[in-house]
Amino acid sequence: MKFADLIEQNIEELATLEAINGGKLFSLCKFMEVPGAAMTLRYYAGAADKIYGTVLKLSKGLQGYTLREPIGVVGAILPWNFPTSMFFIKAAPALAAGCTMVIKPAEQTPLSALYYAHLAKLAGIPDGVLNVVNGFGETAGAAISSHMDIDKVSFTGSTEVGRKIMMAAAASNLKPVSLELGGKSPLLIFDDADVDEAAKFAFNGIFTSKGEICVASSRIYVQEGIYDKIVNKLIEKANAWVVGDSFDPQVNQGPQTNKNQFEKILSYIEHGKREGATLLTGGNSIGQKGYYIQPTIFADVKEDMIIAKEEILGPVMSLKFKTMEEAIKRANDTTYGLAAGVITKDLNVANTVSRSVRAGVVWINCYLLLDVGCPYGGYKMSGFGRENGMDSLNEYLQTKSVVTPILDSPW
Ligand code: TXE
Repeated sequence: MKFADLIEQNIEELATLEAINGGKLFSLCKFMEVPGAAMTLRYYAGAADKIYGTVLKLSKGLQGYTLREPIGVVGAILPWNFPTSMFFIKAAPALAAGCTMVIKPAEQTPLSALYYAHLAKLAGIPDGVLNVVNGFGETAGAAISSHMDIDKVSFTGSTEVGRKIMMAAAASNLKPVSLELGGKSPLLIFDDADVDEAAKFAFNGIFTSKGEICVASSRIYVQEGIYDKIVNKLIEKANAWVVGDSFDPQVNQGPQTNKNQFEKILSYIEHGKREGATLLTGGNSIGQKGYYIQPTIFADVKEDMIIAKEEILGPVMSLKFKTMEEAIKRANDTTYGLAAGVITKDLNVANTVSRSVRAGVVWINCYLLLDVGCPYGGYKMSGFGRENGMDSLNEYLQTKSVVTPILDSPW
């Protein structure tokens, strides 16, 4: 609770640091990501004294119960797209469960985590409980995943590195891992949707935070009857979208976090053009200096195109369309399964889609509404394990059964 208070007392400085860290909008950091950290801490602080086992029903003459114990030392390996949220989505439940931690931020965004370590000390968290080690993946990250004294690794990042972490865990002490590995999330918009609302969810679903969101609505499926209207709205919004300095309140999108990501996004855009997708708007970088990219929308994208299959993690959206059955089939035609959305007034369609799409979170008539109380995580190659909600505590706890005989039991 005190840690959360300290975050709120330093919000201006933390938001500034975070905007410098990864080029994020200062306003997004100040009003969403940093306050979200305090909210997450308070949620799990409230849960810390409500972790309990159960009384077991055992055979005749036995009595038993379970204890929920901390798993031990947790290694957390963080990505660069949400340095603050990812820090607390892992640290808050792990600390509440009674674990100690070694947290490795991404090498591209090392700043805010150091400030959080400082605040943790001021909050009275004892030395050695919450440790931050900056470093590169192949060295510091690999040391965590292969360490014999680390009891669990919680990772968010690429599928490729997730695989390496699992292998290192298997080759060392068989520590359990939880992996959140990104996605290629579909948003299905049906003919009966309100055009303005649907376009708003679709647009914000990918262009918020410069597309560097694991649950971004990067594949939009729009039913035929409403397709042209939605497309026109999206183009209109993209043309009005201001890209520039993260500290300027008029700006909607700052620079991409790092050069690699900037180049990766531009190369996907080139792939899209080469593979025959129709570029509706955007498609270029902006200016000579900095990693600024125009919000980019492709239409006529087919499932076998690289831009439809692979996570871009940038401001690039692809649009497709048709009937419900076809949309569900195509929405599931991906190796990922992190998030999905459906926009419709028909309750039956909303229910059918939300049960049929294989994804860890499905939004109905909204998109991107994550809440600390709502667990999310991957199906398929988006990984496994859940973050947020009470489910997340389970990632950092283990169950011990305690059994004793009742001598001369009449039962
Ligand atoms: O991620 P990496 P990168 C996806 C997204 C992005 C792509 C590449 O598609 O374009 O991944 O990003 C640490 N052992 N996501 O290359 O390499 C590394 O130091 C242990 C999706 O930056 O996976 C960093 O802390 N750790 C995503 C973290 O892994 C290792 C967010 C993530 O880096 C390591 C980020 C190793 N061998 C990228 N190698 C999401 N789910 O939101 C690297 N690391």
